[in-house]
Amino acid sequence: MVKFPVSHAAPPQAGPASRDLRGFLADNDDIVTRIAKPVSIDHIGALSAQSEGPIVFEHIREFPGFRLCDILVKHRWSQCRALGVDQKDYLRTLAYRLRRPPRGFVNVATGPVKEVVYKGHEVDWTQLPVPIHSAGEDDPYITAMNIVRDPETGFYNSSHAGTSPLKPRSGLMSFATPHTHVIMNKHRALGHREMPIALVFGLHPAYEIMANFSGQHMDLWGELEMVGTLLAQDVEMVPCEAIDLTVPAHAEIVVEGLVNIEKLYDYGVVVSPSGYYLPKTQRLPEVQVQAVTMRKDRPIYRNHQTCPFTDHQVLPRLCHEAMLYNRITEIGLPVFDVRFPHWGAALSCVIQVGEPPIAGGVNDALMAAMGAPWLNTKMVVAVSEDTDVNSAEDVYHAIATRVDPARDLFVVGNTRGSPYDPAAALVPGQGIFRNVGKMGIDATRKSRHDPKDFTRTWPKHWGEVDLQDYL
Ligand SMILES: [Mn+2]
Repeated sequence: MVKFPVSHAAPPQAGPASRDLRGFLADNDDIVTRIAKPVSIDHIGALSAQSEGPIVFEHIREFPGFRLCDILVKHRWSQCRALGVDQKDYLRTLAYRLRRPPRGFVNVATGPVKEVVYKGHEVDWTQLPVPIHSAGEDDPYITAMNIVRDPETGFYNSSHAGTSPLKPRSGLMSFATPHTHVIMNKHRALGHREMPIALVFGLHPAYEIMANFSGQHMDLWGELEMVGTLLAQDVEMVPCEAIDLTVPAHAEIVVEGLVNIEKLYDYGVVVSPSGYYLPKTQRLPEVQVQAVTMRKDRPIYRNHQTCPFTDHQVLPRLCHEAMLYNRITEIGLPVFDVRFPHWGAALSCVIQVGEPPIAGGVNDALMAAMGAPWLNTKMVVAVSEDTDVNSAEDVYHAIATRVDPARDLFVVGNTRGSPYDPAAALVPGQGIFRNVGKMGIDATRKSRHDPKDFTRTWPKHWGEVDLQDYL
């Protein structure tokens, strides 16, 4: 077979075999940890956060009718399972599928999520196994995907808004992403007092990767119309019971609500992906729960434990990585990986690139990442192919040994800061938003150096002998 200097062969076209969460967990049993012993809801967070891969709690002491799962996409080796491809093909496959047209939905009359239906006074969402996420919070915190429909285009926008279920049929919702605010404003312009919303728990992780997309799309599709494109299979939708919306038929649990868009309430605190209690307070709208539907056989509640290092840092940035892969590829550099590692606290990005065809290409790649629309690229580090981007230790080693600080790093002052960055300055009159500089670090091997100086030292038979075999 001819090996082309630059290949444009399409990445794998087939998606995963499964289309729902329980199918995903069954198909990927080799990486799933199942906890059969009874666990208290108050221990779920600390236990989940010790798992690197998918974990399922089969027996929650206070909620025997439910199961709970978490940590579906913390690492590349589990993320790739969501797309049904090998780890080496994961990023370019996501980058490719995000440039494909939306597959849309198939509307069906009913589905597994309708096996049990609660309406009116039967509704009490405090009966769901919702954990409290940190030692500094008093209220349980829902992290599910939500769906709203753009009243102008009809497209289904989705995101993960943190929600506090404060009463049996109401709670407060924190919409951190801008599109839901745009859609709320369209409802206000139409004279509506409420916005229908569905909280959807327990989906195939491809839904969650897509729900966290953040970019220019509102004139073409909503995130949900793209889920079938990522899955390479049809997404079936069923009508809601009490609101004018359709929802994924193969979810585990759906909460149907109406958001009151006329009034905001002060609420705090929040656990940010940077690992601090930021912002201190927010102004949040209230959601009134209209119906809850779920599967009959012990529905699986999907939790996203928010601290310390979990899916919380990683999941919202998986589409960012794919979009940066496309942008940096356009500059002409070979791109091996793009990562917002959990140890970067959602403020730092590592790009792993090859030799630029034109001198200066690495700085352009750093600037492309630093100039991204999202507030997650305060510190961008470029590394070469021989630096392990899975390892903070290896990336730090590259910074320490491959950077001349006088010429290989640059700082840009006065840029948009993350609301979650305590080192950034609050801007008077701009609510939670902050101002901070950005830093680009070129920790790649440089052509100006002697390449032989960069030969790493390893013991004889490194990677071949395993200490475990001698214990
Ligand atoms: Mn959106």
